Amino acid sequence: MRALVVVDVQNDFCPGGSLATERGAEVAAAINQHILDHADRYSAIVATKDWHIDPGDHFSDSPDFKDSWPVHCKAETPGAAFHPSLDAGNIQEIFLKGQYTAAYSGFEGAADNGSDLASWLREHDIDIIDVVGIATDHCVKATVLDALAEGFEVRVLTELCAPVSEEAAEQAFQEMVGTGAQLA
Ligand code: VGL
Ligand code: ZN
Repeated sequence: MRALVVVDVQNDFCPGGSLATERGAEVAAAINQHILDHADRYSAIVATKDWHIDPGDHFSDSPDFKDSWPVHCKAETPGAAFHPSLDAGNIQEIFLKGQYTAAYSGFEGAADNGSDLASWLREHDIDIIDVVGIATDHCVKATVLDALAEGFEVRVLTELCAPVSEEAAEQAFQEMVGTGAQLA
């Protein structure tokens, strides 16, 4: 059975946010439309959130935009909320990650009841996932690579992903495919 995994579609990663991607808002709206159009494809729809409390050197006053970043997605703040175009009512479970350390992969996240993403998906008999979200070259990539390592079949819906850097996103897609993901 197939699940949709929506990665980090949060205000701070969208225009107006502290770590904005150019296409974040349009991708948020497109993902929401995809859910409305194709809910029947999925036996589960879940999301991850970057959810920082004190993530150490993941935050920096002089970020390199590779390993360190401006302050973003602080827990409980508007910047950490889903972009308003994404209707959270259609999302069955949310996996929070990055509280006290950098965590790019959704598979480092946990739901309210403590379940991690891989266990949750297996408990729901999911063997295939479609991955969408932000940022292609960071959290989407890390989530896809971990999903493959966990033994899931993975398809990345490229039009529903937004990058920090378009160039890095091309490399990221190549790496995902080289590791066994399908692009659609
Ligand atoms: C992300 C940079 C820092 C992401 C998270 O969601 O891709 N990028 N923290
Ligand atoms: Zn972060």
